[in-house]
Amino acid sequence: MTLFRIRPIALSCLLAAGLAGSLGVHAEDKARVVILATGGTIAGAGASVANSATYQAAKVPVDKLIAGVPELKNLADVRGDQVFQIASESFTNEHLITLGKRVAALARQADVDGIVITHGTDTLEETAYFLNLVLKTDKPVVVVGSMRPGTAMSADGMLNLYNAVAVAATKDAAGKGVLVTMNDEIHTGRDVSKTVNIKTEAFKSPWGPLGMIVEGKTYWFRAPAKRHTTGTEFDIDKLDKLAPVDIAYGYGNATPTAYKAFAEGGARALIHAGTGNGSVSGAVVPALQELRGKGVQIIRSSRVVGGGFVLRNAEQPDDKYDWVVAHDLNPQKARILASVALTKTSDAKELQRMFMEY
Ligand code: DAS
Repeated sequence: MTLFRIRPIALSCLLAAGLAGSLGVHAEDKARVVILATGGTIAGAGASVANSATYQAAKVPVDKLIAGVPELKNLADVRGDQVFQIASESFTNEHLITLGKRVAALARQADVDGIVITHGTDTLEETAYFLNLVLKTDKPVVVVGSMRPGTAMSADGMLNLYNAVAVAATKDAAGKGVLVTMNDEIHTGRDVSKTVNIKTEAFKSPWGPLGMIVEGKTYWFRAPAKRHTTGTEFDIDKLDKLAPVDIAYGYGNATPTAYKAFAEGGARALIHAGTGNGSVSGAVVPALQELRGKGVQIIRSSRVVGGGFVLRNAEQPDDKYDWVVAHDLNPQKARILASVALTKTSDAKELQRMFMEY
């Protein structure tokens, strides 16, 4: 038989390769993916398998997250680092800067091919957009979370993490900006937001996902339309502090109190989460004009989300008031862009350009 004529060394190589293959360890070079853990539900733990919504976030360390999905090693050479261990509603601008610098440093390393960030879902959309604006890399950077803790029945974290590593390990995810994988979908960090607070199908993009990830394979259907990462004018390595920007909600019976208080507190821009097309109550307009006169930027977004955009000079004379419109960005994303943009300009026309391009 042919097998016995093979020299012993060749036979042992064949056996080793066969064994390695069966264990899912493939001889060919695998992508090197680093998982940066920050906390959230994906690291959460509940008292019982029935607790899919009652649990404590930010409990499970990154090495246990990785150990919980042994199949990751079939996708990539994976290593983990615990950057924070917090629920993401507690993220601050300082957390964003620290995380951004950490990701940028890793992206510069020749032995890193892709980066995954595990994150709470509450502000995941803000972090993903921030990184999309300030990272100068075309390597895949994928932000991922989960809606249920790993201790619950039908927990979504394992598959979300598997999908995120699969996307971070694939060359066709390069150059698409910062991505978010949730619930089998691949979204751009720019568009995606959390639209449901208690279901696994929680993350949506008003213009749709970029693609899907199924059994570790990516399927792309569109590409990002706005500037990001290697096309950005912002640079995390030149950023040490973000501008203070706050958000005030528009609604019936609204008053100028919140806007004035935020300005008193040092806000350099106010995001108006307006009704409809970013409309501003007549009771609030004079206060905003006064604050604009004092140098505070006024940026009209809308509380109406899910597709559409605030049109300049439609219901409000933005040119006359020297106000900015957030275009299709929801209020929380408008805050992120304004807090970065104001580190480069205080000119409303320049801000408006940035809101149209990013
Ligand atoms: N509190 C939420 C957070 O950390 C939990 C989650 O959904 O991840 O964002």
